Amino acid sequence: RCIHDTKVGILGVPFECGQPKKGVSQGPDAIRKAGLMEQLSAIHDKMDIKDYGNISYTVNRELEASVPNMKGYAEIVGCTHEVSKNVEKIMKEGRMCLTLGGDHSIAMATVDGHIKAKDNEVCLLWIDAHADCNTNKTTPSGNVHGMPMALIPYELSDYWPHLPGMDWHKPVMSIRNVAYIGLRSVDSYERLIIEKLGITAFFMADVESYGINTVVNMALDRIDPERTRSIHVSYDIDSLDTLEAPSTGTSVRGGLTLREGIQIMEMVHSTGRLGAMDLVEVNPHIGSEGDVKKTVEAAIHVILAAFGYNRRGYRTQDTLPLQTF
Ligand code: B3U
Ligand code: MN
Ligand code: MN
Repeated sequence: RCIHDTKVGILGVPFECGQPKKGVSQGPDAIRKAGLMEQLSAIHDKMDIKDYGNISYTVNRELEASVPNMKGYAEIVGCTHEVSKNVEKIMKEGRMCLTLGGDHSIAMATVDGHIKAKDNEVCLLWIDAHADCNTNKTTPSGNVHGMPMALIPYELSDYWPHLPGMDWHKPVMSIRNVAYIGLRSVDSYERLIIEKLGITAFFMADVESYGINTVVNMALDRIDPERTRSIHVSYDIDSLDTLEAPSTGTSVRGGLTLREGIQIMEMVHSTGRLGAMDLVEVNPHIGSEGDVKKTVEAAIHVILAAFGYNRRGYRTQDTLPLQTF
């Protein structure tokens, strides 16, 4: 039996320049206001949660429009550098890092900080309706929240122009250590990238065929065959079905149920190797009050499962095996 790490650092990133809709920068505070700290602390009596607050950053206006087809480039550079440094610092203080977005462009920085804190011994689960692996040459929108997965692995680094101000960002992770779960809205060039590079990708059709348990086990087998790596989960709330999480910028119907979304994180927790998690794209300006409440509650359920809340009622920091039949 192993004792789980119970120290968590929360980092808010109220950033929305990676996509066009106002409001996603209010995600971190909406999730906090719904009682995240209290609920995390109540998982069991060994929980040690520290809220590092929201990041602030400065923008170098000279970088504006210096890269074609990357909207908000100057803000992206300013914000992501700060996020990477903060995630690295929190993890080096011995905490798992929970980053609250903000839009998904910030994940290139959370993964970067995690890699720096763990000497590249990291694998990545990308839970999303979208593949987010456009480069500035394949993007249909110029929105950088559709690009972070193309910035993370070294296999795609040749396909980018020079990115001024981003020299701190070193793509050192291999795409072999990355898996997608939940895909159902993938652009044609993204599909080309997934197929060309052989990225481990579980579309909704695969969740339907295999079931979520098998999908998560297959994903972890592929990206971390030795079962030694620190796990990074980048969780886009739009992976969940529109009925479960309506308040997000680019919702796509036919997604994960909340039950499946929670099961993914209970399984990741049970490995004892969760290092960092991003929860992104909650937009409290989209939908009715009830929609926002539903979406924020779904986000909190998924986060609680990641850090040890268990639907069987176990309230302990010991590893308990997921029951199999
Ligand atoms: N793939 C499209 C749309 C998109 C990506 N991520 C979200 N939407 N949330 C794009 O703009 O790259
Ligand atoms: Mn998405
Ligand atoms: Mn995304």
